Amino acid sequence: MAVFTKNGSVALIRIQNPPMNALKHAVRAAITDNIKKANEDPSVRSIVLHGDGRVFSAGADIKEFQSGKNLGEPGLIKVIHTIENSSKPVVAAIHGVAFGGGLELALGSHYRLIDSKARVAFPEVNIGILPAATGSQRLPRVTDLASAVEMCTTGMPVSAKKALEKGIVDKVIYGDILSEAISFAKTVESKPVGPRRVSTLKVKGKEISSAVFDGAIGPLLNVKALEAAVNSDSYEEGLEKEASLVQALFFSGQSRALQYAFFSERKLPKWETPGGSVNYKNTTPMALKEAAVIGGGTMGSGIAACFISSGIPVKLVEVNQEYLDKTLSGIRKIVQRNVEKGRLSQEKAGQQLSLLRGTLDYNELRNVDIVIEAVFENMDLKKKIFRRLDQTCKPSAILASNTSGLDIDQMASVTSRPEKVVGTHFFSPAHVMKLLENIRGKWTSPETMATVMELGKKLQKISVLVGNCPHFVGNRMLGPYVREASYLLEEGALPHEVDQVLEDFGFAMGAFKVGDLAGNDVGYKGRKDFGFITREGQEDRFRQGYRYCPIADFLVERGRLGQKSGKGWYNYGKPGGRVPQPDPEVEKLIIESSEKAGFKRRRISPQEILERCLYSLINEGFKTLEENIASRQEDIDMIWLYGYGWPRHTGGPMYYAKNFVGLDKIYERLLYYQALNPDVKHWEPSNLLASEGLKGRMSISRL
Ligand code: T1G
Repeated sequence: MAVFTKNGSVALIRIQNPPMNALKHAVRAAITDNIKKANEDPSVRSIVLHGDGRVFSAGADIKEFQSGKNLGEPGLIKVIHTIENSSKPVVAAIHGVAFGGGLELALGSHYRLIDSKARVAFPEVNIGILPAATGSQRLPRVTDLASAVEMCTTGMPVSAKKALEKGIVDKVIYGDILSEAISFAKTVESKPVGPRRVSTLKVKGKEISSAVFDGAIGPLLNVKALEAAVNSDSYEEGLEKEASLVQALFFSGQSRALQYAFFSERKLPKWETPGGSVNYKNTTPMALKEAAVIGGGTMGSGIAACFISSGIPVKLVEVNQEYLDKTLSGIRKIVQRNVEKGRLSQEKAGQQLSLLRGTLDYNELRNVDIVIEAVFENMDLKKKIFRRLDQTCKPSAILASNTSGLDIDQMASVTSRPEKVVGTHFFSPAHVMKLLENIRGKWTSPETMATVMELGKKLQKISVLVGNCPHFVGNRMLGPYVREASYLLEEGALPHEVDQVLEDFGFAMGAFKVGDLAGNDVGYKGRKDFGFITREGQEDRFRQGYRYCPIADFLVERGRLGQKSGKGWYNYGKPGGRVPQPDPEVEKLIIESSEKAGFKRRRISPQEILERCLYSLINEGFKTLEENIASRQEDIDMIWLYGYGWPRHTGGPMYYAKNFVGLDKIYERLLYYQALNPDVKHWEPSNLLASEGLKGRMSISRL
């Protein structure tokens, strides 16, 4: 866990807990023991603290927080005080990262040297806590308050050079960090450690603190902990406040949910099919040296931009020169914007664009390894394209579709290589959105699955593998959410009231604002294809046996397409406007159509709005698990965090259902809404949710 060796008069303590040297109990105990040992050994005059492997330390072991085990002494605070109280100077030799508790260890040391490529950070805020092993009290003693606030409230890493400028470290090392640290330790052996103890230093910038704190908008309790450093009479008093603040956070549901999100995200590369028979371990991806994209609309352009920014050459196919020119110039703009924003050098931009080739000729696709079809959602057109690709591309090439909900198997069925056909559902705009939902059809081979999962990694996406069913996982769950939002309008709510509740819950935008942003015509087109749009004389409330709310159709028919036309569910002032204002015209339309459909409008409580939108979505999520469409709960939650802006601090819909609401309660409410709305199929409870909900109820009644 930590190894003790000697180099002349220097004791070397190397933390050993790969891959990230998380500071679990055994590590903490070993560091403390070794510091004591070094202090007792008369031949030792200084100590170097280092991490074996890739990093110094990524901080406390988050798994211990989750399990609640091994949290006993020595706690990190005790370890840090043991280091600081050492009578022999301790030099922290930082490489890779010193994050969270790792940085706190370094701040407990008397000197800090850092490898030029290493980074330091207090990322605790990302998991809903604060640097509570003395970090919030030490950081403002070595750096200015504004920097401390920024680090603690954003969690952003700071480079070695910046860390030196900010006073967090003493020296940047360009050579071998360990040998330089040993040499350095020898030079400070006879210097007194007292003045080097960070806890004895004064907090920097006390006089301007109110200005800094007033301007700080980051997570509140991180700011409060820094305020405690400024306002306490002693380091010890500040520590007590730090401890009470973190207690409040620690046991909040939010912190646990954020930790769950951290680990869920890291579970995704370890993908598996339901039951686990095909997985990341027993499959090998094909090499992807060259790709092609069919169709240069918004999606196709974004996907092509993803390929070139990851260094994969891509051919983009369009139907005529005019569209092709437009598409290529659109992709150039995407790359150029990255240069303007300082994310890319002009030279790298040039290199990326040299990987892009536009063509009108399918014959140019003979040698590509993967083709992603991104034309509009029409099965006949897609089948035509898949036939053509099957005839043109080499037999080993993967044929993928970027459909957001159509049947992958139908596309596969027109090819001679159904095992090479797969869905790769990007989210719009594809070069920005992190999510990639990969869809396995019934014939998709394990190698093809592995290849598209590996593709996601190469494109730096969060990729999830799901099964084939209408709308897959994300959009399938979105269906009931959007439908409930529109039923609520018919029954008495207004768009801004529904949106407000969803935004208060934590979505960046409510369902109607999202509709306006995406364009209400998109859904309209789909509904028209499925024969849902109102025809003369048709009864308004039902389509093909299901409750149907036609208000969105009326909007589109009045030219209210959303932001792009200046009006949609809201009024935006002008086409392309972004500031939504509730519109009396829409209100009138809603009231008229609900009266026409025979609804008696009523006041709907925020609780009902939330339950109906979220519980219907959650129920659908359980159905995807039960039907073996989604493999694991975490897959669903990450789809919602990264594809639909579900608030991270609640973990995702499945986690939220289990840990914030309780499945017994959700099951009960599903039954309630089902009884009220027997004509609404999405209230039929999932069997899985029902059985888990009942189990929950039984265990509660036993208590
Ligand atoms: N605890 C437990 N496991 C951790 C871990 C940690 N702190 N950090 C990483 N891992 C695991 C991770 O789950 C994965 O496991 C493997 O290590 C590789 O990680 C008291 C309260 C450092 C930037 O929040 O940000 O200190 O999936 O895939 O992309 O104030 O890991 O292989 O089984 O992420 O190279 C604060 C969290 C803790 C840092 C490296 N520290 N870690 O990224 O590898 S709270 C953090 C990271 C604290 C004190 C407080 C990243 C990384 P598996 P990886 P990477």
